[in-house]
Amino acid sequence: MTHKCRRCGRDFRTSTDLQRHRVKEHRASRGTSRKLPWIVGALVLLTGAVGAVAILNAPSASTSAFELEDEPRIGRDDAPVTLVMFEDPSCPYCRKFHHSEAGPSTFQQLVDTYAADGTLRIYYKEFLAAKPWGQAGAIAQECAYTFGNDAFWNVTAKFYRDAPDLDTGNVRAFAMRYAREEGIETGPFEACLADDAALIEVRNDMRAGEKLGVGGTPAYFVVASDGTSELIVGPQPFDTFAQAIERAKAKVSL
Ligand SMILES: [Ca+2]
Repeated sequence: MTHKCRRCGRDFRTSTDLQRHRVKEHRASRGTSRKLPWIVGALVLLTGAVGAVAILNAPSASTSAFELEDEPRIGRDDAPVTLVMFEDPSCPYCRKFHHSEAGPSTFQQLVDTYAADGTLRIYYKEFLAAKPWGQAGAIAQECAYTFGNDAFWNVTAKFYRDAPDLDTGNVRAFAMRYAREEGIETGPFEACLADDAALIEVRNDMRAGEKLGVGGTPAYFVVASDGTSELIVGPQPFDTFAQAIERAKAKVSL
């Protein structure tokens, strides 16, 4: 089995080699013009970990500011609205957004409603801000991603489902179980967990979030195609996201 780079098509013998290639060849080549207004950081500080909705109108930031190349995604490439999620697998409020015992979660509703009809493209980026096992969990998510976009989302859903039972002592065993359930070769997956490349990838995600003013999780940016964005902090209800998405969509049709 070979591991193909989704950006340049090169094949690599191991997932570790692919991770190293991605970090070295693609991450380093990103542009540097990713400044967002200082107001984002101020608003994050003001709203707190589980706060309100902040609206950004100007100056705008295009989606390039979010460093979304080769990141886990759901939805059509040409969707007019983009949702960028900064999350930590160990963050209880992230879990609340993703996991529900009663009916579909907010995340699932967004997928079923807005990604399904072509309105929304969703991206996931790591931002460690919760429990100590979060780092190992995030590394496992990044490693799962090297085996495919679906593997990433399936493993991510399992982390959020099982989060209350996880700790630094058992997170690796859970990750290995998830990998086996996804049909991932355990040898290359273990090698990825042990390699620095996945951790570098997690840190790159965090650095991108910090540049955007993210100071805690979960933080969600609803980005319109004109580059303006709304920041939603905390596991707000579906309607809050729906309203922000409709506002962003309306900007496209003006
Ligand atoms: Ca990432």
